Amino acid sequence: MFKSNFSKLALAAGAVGLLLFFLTCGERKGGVQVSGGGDLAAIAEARGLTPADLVAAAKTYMPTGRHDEYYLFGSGGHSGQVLVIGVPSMRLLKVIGVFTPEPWQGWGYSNETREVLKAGSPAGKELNWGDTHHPALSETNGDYDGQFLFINDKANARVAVIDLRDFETKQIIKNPLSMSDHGGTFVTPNTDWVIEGGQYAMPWSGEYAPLDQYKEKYRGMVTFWKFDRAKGRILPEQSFALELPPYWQDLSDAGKLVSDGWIFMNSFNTEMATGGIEEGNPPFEAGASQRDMDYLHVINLNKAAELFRAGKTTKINGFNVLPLSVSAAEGVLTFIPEPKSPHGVDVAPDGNYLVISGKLDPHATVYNFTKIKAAIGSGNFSGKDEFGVPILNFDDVVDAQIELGLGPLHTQFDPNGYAYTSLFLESAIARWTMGGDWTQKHGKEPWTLVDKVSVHYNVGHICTAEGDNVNPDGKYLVSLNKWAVDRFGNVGPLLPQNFQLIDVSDPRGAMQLLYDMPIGVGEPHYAQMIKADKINSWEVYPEVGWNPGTQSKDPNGIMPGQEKVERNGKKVEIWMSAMRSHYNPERVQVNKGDHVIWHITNGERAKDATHGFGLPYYNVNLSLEPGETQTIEFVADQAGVYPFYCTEFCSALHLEMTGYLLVKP
Ligand code: CUK
Ligand code: CUA
Repeated sequence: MFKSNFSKLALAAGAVGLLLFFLTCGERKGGVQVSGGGDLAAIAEARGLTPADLVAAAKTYMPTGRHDEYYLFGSGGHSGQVLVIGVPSMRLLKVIGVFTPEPWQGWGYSNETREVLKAGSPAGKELNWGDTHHPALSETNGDYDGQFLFINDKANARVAVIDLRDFETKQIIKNPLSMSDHGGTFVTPNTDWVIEGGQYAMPWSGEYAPLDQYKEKYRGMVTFWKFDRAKGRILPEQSFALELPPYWQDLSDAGKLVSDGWIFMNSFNTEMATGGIEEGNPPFEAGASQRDMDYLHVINLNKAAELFRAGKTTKINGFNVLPLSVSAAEGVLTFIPEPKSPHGVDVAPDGNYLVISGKLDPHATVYNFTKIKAAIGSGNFSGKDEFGVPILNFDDVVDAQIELGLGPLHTQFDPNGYAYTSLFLESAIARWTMGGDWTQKHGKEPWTLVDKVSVHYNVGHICTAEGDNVNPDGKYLVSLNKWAVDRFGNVGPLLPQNFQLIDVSDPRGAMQLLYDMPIGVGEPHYAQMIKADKINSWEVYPEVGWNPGTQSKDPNGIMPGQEKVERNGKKVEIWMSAMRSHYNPERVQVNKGDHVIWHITNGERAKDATHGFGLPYYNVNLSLEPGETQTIEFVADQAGVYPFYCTEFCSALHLEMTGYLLVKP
């Protein structure tokens, strides 16, 4: 205890000393001498580093062996994966295979993982990419609990469940109604429901309907997936969707505390434009931007779930759907006008304020949930839309509109009463004060733009530490920038995206840009940042013979010494072990045309003692972490000799960890 406090103090004193040194005696030669490391002043001078650069370096540098304070879970965009990054070092810790096969993790090459990917593909098709947008950490009482992570695939309307005990994807579900989604994933405060909102309206169940039947046949949707925490799975049969007008639903967020049980969702194209620039119609970008207001969808989820349980849903494509007429009549769905083509909707930590900002309007608009509830309760509507959904008066429910700058998109929060909003067109982050008790306790003027920091460039989402739950840490902000332009060395015409780390820990001082991290795998959208000590993942699998697909002992898992090969007609089944530095058996002999079922168990109990299993021609690469069992299955359709080998450099004799699959003609 004393030691760690002392070293923290020493570190802080060092940084301050460094700064003072540069400010007061920049001219003097010689300075902070580090044994074996040279002269800090000389290094700074040679590299052209300013005192601010050195402070930024000291704030992000992670000495060897030390761990980051936070994990950032970032979407991997159209890589289809999830990125795990340490903060503040911005070191990439892992890329979790989700919608795209990923050979290092053996993701998509074993029976079990192939099944998970296949379950997310429409019948008869194999989808092998996704466009991940919004990761959602599981929550308990509105606070991240570090158990599960969910993420959507915008391209194909799918949702994935990742178990954070081993950071592996366990389930992928295809939305049975829609081709695309966007307002997901977000979770309710106890992770009872995982929200997946639609994006581009379409006739359901993949049916054909011409665009001139848009209003009659095309529909929007939001799906509420029931999550079973004990099973670690979404339960489709206990899940349901709401039929929505064919506006294009956009982002959503779950209510919390006072607004627990309610869901908020943006929309655009309430004009119901159907494009057709080639036929002389206005293009979508103009057609979908004619009206001054679109509709914030306010959804009473508890009420909807009650109607679902009472049997008020119908089946579409085998899935439970609450008809629009029922939602409109029963008070499940209410609209509120929101300024023109909004994008982000973010519920503040107190659950009472909703911040909505939109691309074409320089303001953040703040809605007050208490007023929304009162207005719905009093039935004080201005009218109905053409689908019969009641509309509230904008002025009855809005508390503030704060001019922030150009192209405001997404908002996050900190514990000091500040909100942070990304400004896409301005390439900046705005820091501003919230209103209500939550902010007044910090003694600040409410609803005021305080400060801005430039980012590089065109920021989409931002993420503060635990910044969208009931108890934000603030502290660090990561800006997920779409364009990098000149920030990195030339890598050809396709440039990486740029994650920028910003220090927002000082409520009185300015925000400080600390670090640029290139992302060269896809275009990430949202990210969430969780305290590292909330992640309690396994170091090795609990038992030898563990099946990560079921998170239990695999009946085909073996202990070293139990290896065997059984032949039954044309079926050959192999139970193999992998230990440093050999497979057992090392020779596997089959005949051409045999159906091979091959179980491999890593018998190791040492942390990080992973073995791979790469088999040429048959397109197999497994990652067998300590204790893990995986199964592969194929028809030995070509005679020949196939050397298999361990793809992880596991020991000095790793190159000898090999064997032959012999397929006799
Ligand atoms: S979205 Cu990409 S910047 Cu999918 Cu949340 Cu806003
Ligand atoms: Cu096992 Cu290399």
